[in-house]
Amino acid sequence: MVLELHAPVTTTGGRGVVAMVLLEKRIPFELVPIEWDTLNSKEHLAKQPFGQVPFIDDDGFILYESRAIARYLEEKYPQQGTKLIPTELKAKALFEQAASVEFADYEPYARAVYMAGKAKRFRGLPDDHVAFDEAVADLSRAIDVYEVILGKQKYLAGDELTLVDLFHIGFGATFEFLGCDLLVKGPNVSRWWKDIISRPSWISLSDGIKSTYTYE
Ligand SMILES: N[C@@H](CCC(=O)N[C@@H](CS)C(=O)NCC(=O)O)C(=O)O
Repeated sequence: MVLELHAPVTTTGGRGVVAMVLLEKRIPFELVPIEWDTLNSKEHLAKQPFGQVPFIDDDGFILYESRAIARYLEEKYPQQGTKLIPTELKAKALFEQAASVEFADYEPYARAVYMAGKAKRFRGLPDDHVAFDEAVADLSRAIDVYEVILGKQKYLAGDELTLVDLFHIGFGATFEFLGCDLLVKGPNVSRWWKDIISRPSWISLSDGIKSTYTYE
């Protein structure tokens, strides 16, 4: 059975990174589209008990949490497509360091920027400039450190692309639209960010995830 990615058709958030990893690893998959208003249904909660997306169904094996899915895919197909987790001891330790930083020092603030900006842009709610500006200021602390790190190396875990770089795609891809320029401001961060968003895997997702992906 071809691997199923259960997610809405659009590509931001956790579903964007999982689709990008599937393409980087050249893993055939099928999108099973999910409607946003079904996330709290009994059927969905049986697969993703937190009522979120995405999850995968790999021949009956259900897995949710985009970072866990990405790691599973890399470990299942280490020799296929782009290598996304280093195996050498110290390189792997630096990867884990960058992964912890992404989850602890970037993700919560990136999510806050997204939530404040989304309320503003998509939901017709009154502009909450205060919440948005505060979220951007909080996020800029991590981005300032990234600017220094990326002045010394090509990617966040070293000179090779890893999953950590791709973990930034979900919220990051929405920032410019939401009016947050943090990823295109500093020279090192913007060089890195352009590298990520110009990968063929991301470009092919920019109109949304297609229903099936196969490879030559
Ligand atoms: N930590 C989860 C977060 C996933 C997440 O935030 N999903 C959003 C869409 S991108 C969602 O399901 N939102 C609906 C909700 O939380 O009610 C992951 O990485 O898979």
